[in-house]
Amino acid sequence: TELHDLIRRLPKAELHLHLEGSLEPEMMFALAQRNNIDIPYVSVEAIRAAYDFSNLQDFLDLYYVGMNVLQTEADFYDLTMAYLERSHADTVRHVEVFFDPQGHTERGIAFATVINGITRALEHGEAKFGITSRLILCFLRHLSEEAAFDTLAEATPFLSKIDGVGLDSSELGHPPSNFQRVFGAAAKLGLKRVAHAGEEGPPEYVHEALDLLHIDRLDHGNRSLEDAALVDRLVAEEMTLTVCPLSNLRLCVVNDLKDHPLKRMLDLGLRATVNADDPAYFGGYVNDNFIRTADAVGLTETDVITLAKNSFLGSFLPQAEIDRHL
Ligand code: ES4
Ligand code: ZN
Repeated sequence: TELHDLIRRLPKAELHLHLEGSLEPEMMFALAQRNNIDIPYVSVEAIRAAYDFSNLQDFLDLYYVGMNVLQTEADFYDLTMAYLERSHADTVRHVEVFFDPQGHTERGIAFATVINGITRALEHGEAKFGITSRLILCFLRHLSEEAAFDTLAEATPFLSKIDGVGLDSSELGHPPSNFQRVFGAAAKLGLKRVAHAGEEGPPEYVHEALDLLHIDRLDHGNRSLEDAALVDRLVAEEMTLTVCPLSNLRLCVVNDLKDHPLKRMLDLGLRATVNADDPAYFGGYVNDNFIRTADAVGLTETDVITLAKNSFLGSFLPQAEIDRHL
């Protein structure tokens, strides 16, 4: 349709993407062989069949197993480059990607191996595709704040390559307040701050992310809609929400894409964006997220254009670069 064509050709930014979540089953298999790593799957088809989740933790359990195949700098380079190629095909012009260093350092992979592979690909991707980028280091919230501080210390030699910190992994029982001090330390280092909040967690976690972590952007934020005063505040503060519809569907945050709140968010005046989250696990990259959600909830041409504009407005690009994209 015409709307699908518009979606496919509109320039867009992607603001919520876990690089480790872009590890496609084919690459997982290839890297397992290349690195002689055992994985609990007999085939690519068996991997895909295992991706039938009923909540966030179900997914995370497989996500942390999958990333074991990532061992060398070349693996992180290949992972990142494959994502950029896929994004280029979706007319993505700018990406702000997450990585989970603790998922790698915990199993003995050096921080430098991870970040050097990723950043070499981001540089090559800009030269090859013209895709600009920012890199966001996420702290795993199921681990301690002390572990997050250790990770921030490991990152310090590489600060010129890191633009911000984020907070991800198991949300319930791990409120933003647990990470107030390490986010303060990151702010002092000049880093931007984002956090997953209100994906499975209550609106109170969104309040904490705003008041205690002083976030520049809200990842997911779906459950903010349960709190009218919070919605008013997010609108007034022009807070960007990085919404991930196919992720929400696959993790049962919504039971049907028709029930997805994206259209409602736009109608409330929230600065919502559309993102893929973990495309290899959730069944689609950014254009798939746009197209399937547009069909399910009835997005208009105006909605789609607003969402694409929001992705640049919510980015960490300098204002002149944002203006160039609008
Ligand atoms: C994640 Cl969808 C989601 N939520 C929280 N943490 C994550 N890590 C990777 N994907
Ligand atoms: Zn996420």
